[in-house]
Amino acid sequence: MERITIEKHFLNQQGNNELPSDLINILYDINLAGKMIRKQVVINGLTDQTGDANVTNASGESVQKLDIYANDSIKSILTAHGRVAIMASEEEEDIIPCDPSAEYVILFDPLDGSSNIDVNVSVGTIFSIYKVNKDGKTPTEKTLRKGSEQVAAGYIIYGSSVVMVYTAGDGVFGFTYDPSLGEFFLSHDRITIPNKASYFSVNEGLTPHMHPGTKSVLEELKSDDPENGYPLSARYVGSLVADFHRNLIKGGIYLYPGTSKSPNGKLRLMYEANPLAFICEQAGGKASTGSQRILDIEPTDVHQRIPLIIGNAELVDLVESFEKTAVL
Ligand code: P6P
Repeated sequence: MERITIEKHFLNQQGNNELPSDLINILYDINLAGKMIRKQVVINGLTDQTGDANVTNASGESVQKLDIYANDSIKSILTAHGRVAIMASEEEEDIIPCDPSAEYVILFDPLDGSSNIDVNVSVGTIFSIYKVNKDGKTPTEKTLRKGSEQVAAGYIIYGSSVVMVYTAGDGVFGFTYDPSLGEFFLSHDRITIPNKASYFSVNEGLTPHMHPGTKSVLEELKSDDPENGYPLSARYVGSLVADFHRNLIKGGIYLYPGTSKSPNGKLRLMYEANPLAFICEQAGGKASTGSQRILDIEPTDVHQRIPLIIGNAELVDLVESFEKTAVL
């Protein structure tokens, strides 16, 4: 099988649809950051980058030392080449102005699922890229745009293998890292979510606080109804990138719904829901809050939380139909 490096792929894409060179170079930078992060993830437990950093982030969540390492790695690489005008990170309270002459804004979750890192569950880096909103007067106004205006998005999953998945609006591509060569090679050419769903992913510990519509649709997904392909199998590892990637490749739906205790759920719109929604739609799936398309949401805050229902289009439609009809 001809092995196409991520570099060769980008050159091909540049020829096909004029992917701007600055955008390609930002994707390269993220790829390089992924190599640096992978190096620490795969020896976690053997270095001083292991364990809790004993600080909390902008969302009040405890931070692992590897979160800080990943965040610092991405920031240092992205600020080194003057291609990024503004950065925002889950691990940073404030938006970070960079090179005012640059065209791109990048938002990222440097190491999603890091609370699982000590138990060897896959974790991931998630990123979302926009053109600077030139009408904005402040860094926030220049940054906050609907997910439908992303120019690229993706993630790197550090699992049994390390895979970088991205879209720039012309399909979804995956590249697997070969540590013997230190290079990412094309392994998933134009990913599309399978028509038949196999899995549903949700934290059923949330059930007591779920809305009636959410409870009802989960009962449907678990019902003995082979004609409609039910029951689906439950798969939930508690790492968004791992759960999303499995469902993208095998077919399924991931739900982190709003509840009576947390009406906006847990996940963040700008650097978790939006980038995965862009990828999912490019792969033929859907992403919703349960009532609204994720990519249509007008953001109000860089760290705002949002309910996320993402995966096979027909299953997302089913959840929306239950959410709309249920009496809260
Ligand atoms: P819960 C990890 O903290 C994360 O942000 C996602 O990666 C994951 O899907 C979710 O939270 C798990 O949350 O409440 O089920 O433990």
